[in-house]
Amino acid sequence: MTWQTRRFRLDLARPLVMGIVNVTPDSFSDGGRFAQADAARAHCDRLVAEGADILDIGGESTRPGARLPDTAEQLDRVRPVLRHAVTLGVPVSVDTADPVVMREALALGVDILNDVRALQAPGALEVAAADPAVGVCLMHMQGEPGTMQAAPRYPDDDVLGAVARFLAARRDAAEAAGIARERIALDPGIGFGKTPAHNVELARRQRELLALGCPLLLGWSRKSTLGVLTGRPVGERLAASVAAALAAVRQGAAIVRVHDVAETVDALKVWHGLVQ
Ligand code: 9MG
Repeated sequence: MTWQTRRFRLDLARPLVMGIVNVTPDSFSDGGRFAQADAARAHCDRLVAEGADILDIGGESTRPGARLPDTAEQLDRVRPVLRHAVTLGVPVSVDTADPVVMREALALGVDILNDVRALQAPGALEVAAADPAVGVCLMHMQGEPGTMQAAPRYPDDDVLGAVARFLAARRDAAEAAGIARERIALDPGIGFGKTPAHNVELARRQRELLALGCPLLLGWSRKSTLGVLTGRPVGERLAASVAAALAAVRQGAAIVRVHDVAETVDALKVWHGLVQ
């Protein structure tokens, strides 16, 4: 299987590692906008040196309860980082749900739109479809980041069914708008309007989502369910995150979205050396 993105047709014969670059005030030093952009650019260099196959750059925190920055603020954060990232020889993804940010990111040369709202914002589908080759990642989220973790529930407690139906509908909407199937990756959205039990259920039944006919992208890195499973705070979830990435790959994930690239790349190399 492959994933068509703008400059790169990605071979998914081995799992790919997407490295996370969050350009939000709480991610990099507080030394002002220029210092933040410098630190984020250096972080891109580091993740590529560590073996990242894709860089995912975002200026909008989607953590539960996070404040949503406006379009101008998001653009100010990501623009200088995207400009640098597209020179590094790996596909670059922009993590945004905002069609204005998407359009500008495309003008700067990004390869993938990673949208936690699955191109549902007015105008987003049209921006993606107007580009002949940009790859898209369509993610499932129930509710809004501010409130989505307040007692999430699913009809008949069937989280896998709800996620699968949503992703199928968004895949169909994207195809109907002119985005070829080969450009689409799907993501069940671990932690986005889901309890730890829902996330575990999705992990155990993840293979069922392969029937949707698109590569699966999974993001478990440092998420709170790993804190529940290990009893560890967010700063101590490295081993848990690597284990979750391996579990996701075992269950059919083609791409894993991670903070800790070097460790995940090593773990996947050992896994493939020993298991395949
Ligand atoms: C932006 N973002 C945060 N978590 C994510 C996840 O699990 N998947 C994707 N595609 N994006 C995410």
